[in-house]
Amino acid sequence: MTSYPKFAVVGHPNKGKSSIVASLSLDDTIQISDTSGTTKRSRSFPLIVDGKIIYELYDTPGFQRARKVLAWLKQKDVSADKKASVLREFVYQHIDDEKYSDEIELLKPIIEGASIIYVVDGSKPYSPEYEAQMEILRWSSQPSMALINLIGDDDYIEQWRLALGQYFRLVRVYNPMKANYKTHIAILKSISQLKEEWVESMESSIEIFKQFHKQKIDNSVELISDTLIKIITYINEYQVSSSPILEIEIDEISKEYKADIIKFELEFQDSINKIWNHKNIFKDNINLNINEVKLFSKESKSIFGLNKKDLISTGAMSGAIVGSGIDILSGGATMLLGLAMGGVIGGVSTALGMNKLMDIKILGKSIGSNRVKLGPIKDMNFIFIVLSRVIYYTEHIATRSHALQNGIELSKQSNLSQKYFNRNSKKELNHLHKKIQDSYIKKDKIRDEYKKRIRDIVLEFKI
Ligand SMILES: Nc1nc2c(ncn2[C@@H]2O[C@H](COP(=O)(O)OP(=O)(O)O)[C@@H](O)[C@H]2O)c(=O)[nH]1
Ligand SMILES: [Mg+2]
Repeated sequence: MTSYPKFAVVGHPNKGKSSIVASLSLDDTIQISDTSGTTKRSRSFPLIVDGKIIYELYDTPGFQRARKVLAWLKQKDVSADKKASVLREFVYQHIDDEKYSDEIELLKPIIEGASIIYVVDGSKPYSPEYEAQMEILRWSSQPSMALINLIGDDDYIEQWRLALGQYFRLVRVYNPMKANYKTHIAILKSISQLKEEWVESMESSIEIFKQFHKQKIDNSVELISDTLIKIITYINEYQVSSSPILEIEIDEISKEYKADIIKFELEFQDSINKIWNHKNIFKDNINLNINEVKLFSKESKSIFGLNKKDLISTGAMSGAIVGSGIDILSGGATMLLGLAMGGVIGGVSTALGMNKLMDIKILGKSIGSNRVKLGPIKDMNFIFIVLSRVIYYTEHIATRSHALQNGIELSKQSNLSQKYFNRNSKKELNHLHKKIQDSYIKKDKIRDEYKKRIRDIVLEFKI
């Protein structure tokens, strides 16, 4: 039989219990609220990894009448070995008593065998009013651990340690908002110390958890590489009805082409969210700031792109030969003539000037329409913009606690390409980007090489 630890996450209202459950079950759909009393019923959230339950956490309402409950327990005046059954008696006798509904809800999982995670706010001073709660929990004789959460800026951790040490076997500082893979592993290790039977099973759970994390990194690397390759090699054909082609129509189809690239980026973000189990990111009308800085904007270029020096040294300078992107494949002379006579060449060039982002090829003409092929992207700096953006997004999601409910902050000052690439890797990446566009043979080899570079960047994340 495989059994797993169960924990009731308990404490005073508004101390971050639900936030802790969200971060430790990697579930961002849990209700977290700044109004106390939001959680009325206990609800369990398992951490499932690779089909295996690592543990189950009960999100519970906060204590409301701890002193009254303790008074009731104490008037029974029993020896230590009988205290757990007196606590059980309290729950059974008050199961329908509205007055104690919060206490009953939070104690139920405990008398049914759950261990205890007691949550306090270490940014507020310790006060004896918490002693009734801790005392009640001690009556259960269940394995227990206290987590000190720092909600505000002040630090009373030492006071809390002294007090909590009287009641709980383990006391740890844990901030659900800053939780990540490393702090999670530390909590798993703490849990294994709480009960002898758990040592072995938690060790294997930690191994599974580590593998799971590796898998997420692998999937992210795969996704980043595939997305970039898709965008770099993207070519699409359009029907243009006018002949000769009007500038406005080149504009129109360029917009469609760009919209596709934007869609690829959004699809990428969606897939990254799925890999890291962030279900709530696009809900609640929370706008990600990263998407306020539009992919094709000047701002995006200054935040995510390479600077002039980089452009020259990496050979990613682009758009130099405006107009040479026009390649009249068929329809040849007539087309050229048509364009020239319609005086559109100039128009197209301006359009190209604006859109020198991608290759434009006029493919041919059938009755009443021209076929124009757009892509692939020729602006090597733009490719770095896309790459920096998807890496930036991945880093944020991969290191984001599931307790967070705000959008993703984008620091607009920093030149992010400096953060992820050094001079050498920029050069090599640019070289690979060009190879990806040119290569029809040895595709897999180049793809593998590209993935390896992306992995090096992702492994630098602080997770
Ligand atoms: N800044 C900050 N806010 C926190 C932290 N933990 C909880 N909160 C906030 O405190 C409020 C109550 O949190 P919640 O998890 O619902 O507490 P619960 O009532 O104990 O379940 C929410 O607005 C949280 O966003 C923390 O570590 N830092
Ligand atoms: Mg709550």
